[in-house]
Amino acid sequence: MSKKKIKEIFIGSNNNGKLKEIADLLPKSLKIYSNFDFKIRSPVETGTTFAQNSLLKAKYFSKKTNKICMSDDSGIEIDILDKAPGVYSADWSGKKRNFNLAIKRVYKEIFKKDKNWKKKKITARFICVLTIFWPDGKFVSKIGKIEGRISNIKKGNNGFGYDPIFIPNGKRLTFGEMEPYKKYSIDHRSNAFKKIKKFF
Ligand code: ITT
Repeated sequence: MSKKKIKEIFIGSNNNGKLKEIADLLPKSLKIYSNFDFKIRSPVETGTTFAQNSLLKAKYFSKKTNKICMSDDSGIEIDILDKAPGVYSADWSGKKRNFNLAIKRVYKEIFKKDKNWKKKKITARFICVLTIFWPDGKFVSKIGKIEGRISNIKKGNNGFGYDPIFIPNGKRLTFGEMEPYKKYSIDHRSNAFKKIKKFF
């Protein structure tokens, strides 16, 4: 892996919520390319872990663009659902990426496990693996996590995906209710980013 600081990067993601959050974490002096500059379809995510899928995506986008690329594979693990949806978090939103649908499914699956779940603490965590892949084949991957619980109602319009139902430990608001900078100060993505920020 190059010791030289990265000056430009392609963010390999077709999820606009993620793209915005990653761009917000990166230094302002960095030249950022994304699917808004050249549209590249995402690869099929054949991995069974966040680490495998994160590497698979970063490598794929680097091969396509011949640029240094960063990818994010992330998701939510809900303990009572044996850590589902996990790496399949995006799939639960269907082909149209409808997160109302995904959240309905979460509530339905939790209810199937425990009819009284609303009175209990349903523990969960967000996980993110960020990978930087260089065109010479070197790469670095780092994981970040945030522990919390599932809110028994959907709250807030900020963020994306499962943000309206996730309450981080020690807070009362869901990620969907928090100001973006508050979410970034503690979330899984920024925890992973802290471990690779020396490359920028
Ligand atoms: P790319 O692969 O193109 O980046 P994707 O949406 O398919 O986009 P993933 O396979 O990594 O990405 O799926 C992760 C899903 O987990 C994502 O669609 C979100 O619904 C959810 N997720 C990850 N981080 C999240 C966050 O910070 N807030 C809310 N939901 C999040």
